[in-house]
Amino acid sequence: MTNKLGLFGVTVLVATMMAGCVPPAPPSAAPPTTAVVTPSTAAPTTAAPTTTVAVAGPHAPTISSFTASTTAAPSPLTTALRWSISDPDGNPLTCRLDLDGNGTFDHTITGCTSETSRTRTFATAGSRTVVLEVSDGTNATTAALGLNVSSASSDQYAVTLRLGSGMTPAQTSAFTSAAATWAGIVKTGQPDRTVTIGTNFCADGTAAYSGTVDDLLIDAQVIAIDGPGGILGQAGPCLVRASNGLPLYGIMQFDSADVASLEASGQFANTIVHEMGHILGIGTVWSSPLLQGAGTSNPRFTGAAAVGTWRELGGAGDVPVENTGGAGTVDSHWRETTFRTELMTGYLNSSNQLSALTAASLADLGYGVDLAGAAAYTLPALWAGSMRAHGADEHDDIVRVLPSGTA
Ligand SMILES: [Ca+2]
Ligand SMILES: [Ca+2]
Ligand SMILES: [Ca+2]
Ligand SMILES: [Ca+2]
Ligand SMILES: [Zn+2]
Repeated sequence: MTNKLGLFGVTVLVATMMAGCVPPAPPSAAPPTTAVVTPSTAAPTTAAPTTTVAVAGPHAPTISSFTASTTAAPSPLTTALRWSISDPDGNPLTCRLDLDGNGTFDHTITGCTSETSRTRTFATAGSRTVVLEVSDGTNATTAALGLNVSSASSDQYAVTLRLGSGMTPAQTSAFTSAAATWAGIVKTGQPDRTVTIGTNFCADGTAAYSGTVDDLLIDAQVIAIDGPGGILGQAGPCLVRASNGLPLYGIMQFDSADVASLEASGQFANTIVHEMGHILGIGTVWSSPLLQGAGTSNPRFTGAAAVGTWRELGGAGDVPVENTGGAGTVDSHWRETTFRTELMTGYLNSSNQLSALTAASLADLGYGVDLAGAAAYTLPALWAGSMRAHGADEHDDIVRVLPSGTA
């Protein structure tokens, strides 16, 4: 039994039917804020007189920058907090963050370096001050940055599902549940678009659509794909927004040979959530500079928000992307051997979590995201002996095609 989750696009395209076709624009990064650096010689908050401790050098740590990847957006504002710090005496450093500006530090990072970053969601509207304190154990330096969280958009992100014929009530419920999972993460609506879509535009059997899309139209089908196991489902966007490259219309297909067993094992809803993630753009609208090293042994996702969650999990550098598997798996999922039970890896496990990493990666694509909708997740212990314990195969049987048009 293999459990492969795929994505796909469409090879028969009618891109000329959409007015104003232009290449999708890459997500743009907001300019960083300027940090206000305030050295101080505050005493350490805890003293341990009976314990021998390393003696810090006489110089306070230096904060040369403290920035946020996004500084102004409607609630929920999800942003990566980053800093460049050093200690003149080479002392190990501890960072503390006051995220709500109330004078009390809310998060502590021991072994803090310039490589450390953190991604957080700010849901309360208003001007916010975030304070970073860097301490060598004796002396501390602080810096502050401002965030402008405007009121939540009255347009909340919405998904319209068109389910193929023959779905049972339980299956319909699984689709609704999957959409609700994403609704807990993707919050801010995108501008409505009026489209005219012909039949079979996305795949054989997809119906025509003429009218407004608010914010994402999804066709779902159960069709024969490759028999039991192997590919469980496949999905991808067919139409992306000319304005920002975010998907507008997509399709997900589930293998009729696998649906019954997925339902029996309680995994059908998870599989739908995974495929819906591809329609939202995960692994399907990734391109340089967000995706680096595609086609190499070490592809990486470089989005600041995703990287902040990866560093908090204990990772270094940018986020490892799948480097094995077929064209529908490689370069378009989190790396299975690193993340294992994260839902947006390319292989389904017995339990799967939709983590802050995946949610943050959607913020990097340009969505208004709330990390509070993500599930708790930790990196697995070393899996050297059991990398293939779930029986994933790697035959190349999924076609990866980019979205077929813009609107
Ligand atoms: Ca606080
Ligand atoms: Ca909307
Ligand atoms: Ca199959
Ligand atoms: Ca997995
Ligand atoms: Zn997938």
